Amino acid sequence: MLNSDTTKTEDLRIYQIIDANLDRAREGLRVIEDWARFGLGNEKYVERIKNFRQILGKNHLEVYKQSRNYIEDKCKGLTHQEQIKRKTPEQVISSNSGRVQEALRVIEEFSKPHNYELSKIVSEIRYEIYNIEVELLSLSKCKKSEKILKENDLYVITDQKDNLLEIIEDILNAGVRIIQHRFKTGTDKDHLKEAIQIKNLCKRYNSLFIINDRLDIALASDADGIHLGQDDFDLKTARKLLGSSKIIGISANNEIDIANALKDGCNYIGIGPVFETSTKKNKRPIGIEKIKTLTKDLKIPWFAIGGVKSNNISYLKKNGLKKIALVSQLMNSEDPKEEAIMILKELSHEN
Ligand code: TZP
Ligand code: MG
Repeated sequence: MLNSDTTKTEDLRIYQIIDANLDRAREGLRVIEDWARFGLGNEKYVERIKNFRQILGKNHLEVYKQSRNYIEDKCKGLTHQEQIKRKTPEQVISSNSGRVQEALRVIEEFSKPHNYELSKIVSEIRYEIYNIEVELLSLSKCKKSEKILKENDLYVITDQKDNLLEIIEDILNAGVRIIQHRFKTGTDKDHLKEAIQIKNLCKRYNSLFIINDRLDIALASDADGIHLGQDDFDLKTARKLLGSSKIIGISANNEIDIANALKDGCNYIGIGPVFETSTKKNKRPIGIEKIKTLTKDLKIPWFAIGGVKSNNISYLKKNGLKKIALVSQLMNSEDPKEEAIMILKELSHEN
């Protein structure tokens, strides 16, 4: 509790600092809380941040409030160039988290001699805000990737080709925004080298870069996410290792695998093979009717895969399979750019 004489001039100046910084911290918290609420729809973080605001509110004692304007603030309204430069929600989150951390540090220092309890409370909150900032930025990154998955109907998977980078750049130029790097034979060194090259290309074209199978390559290349089959690492382990900024896609072609993938928080699903395909010779096609049944209640993006060609896309679309993933149609094309343009056009047609 308070242990000082509130009539002392010195104390009032200190109370004024605490009053201003409690307001500052609560305002900053409200900014990041609203991003968690409206930008991310993340109830867990909204509750945590709201709780901090309330704790600070309860500790905003009358004596602090009464010291407001004790000394006229000559710096009121000053802004810094950096404040004007803030454009993205991520910049807003970072600067407001910083604002909260700084304000809490000031309170901690100035309250310690007369209100040790408050100094301890704000120190604990400050540490939590460091983690919350990182987490909110990670979740924002994941949300951005989810938006690309939602808005794009063509998902292109690579094959091993001598001129792979050229093909990728062609299809990125055509407007493809989701690329998965599938690398089945070769050394890890070559795998990673190629992954980084494609990742850099995708970054230039604001496109998603996803690694097939390999968590280590996804981490080392700083991919946007990973695609896992049923025999790969399980989703929970992958999430633990990758954190919340990455998207995780799962291959699932039956009710149980789909339900498990959803339960564990996957970001999209690949379902197939729709048709027979030489890219996965040993996999029996599951067919359109089964896919329709499996996906009827799916709320996350899903892509039909396996034997999808330019000439069967309109048939798939008529049957409600509106998002597709493919390998050979583009990887073996004479003109990948033109082919990708045609496929994108076909997918965007209303029919
Ligand atoms: N998973 C299910 S089918 C398939 C994968 C990776 C291969 C798809 O290749 P293609 O050449 O588009 O048929
Ligand atoms: Mg796999």
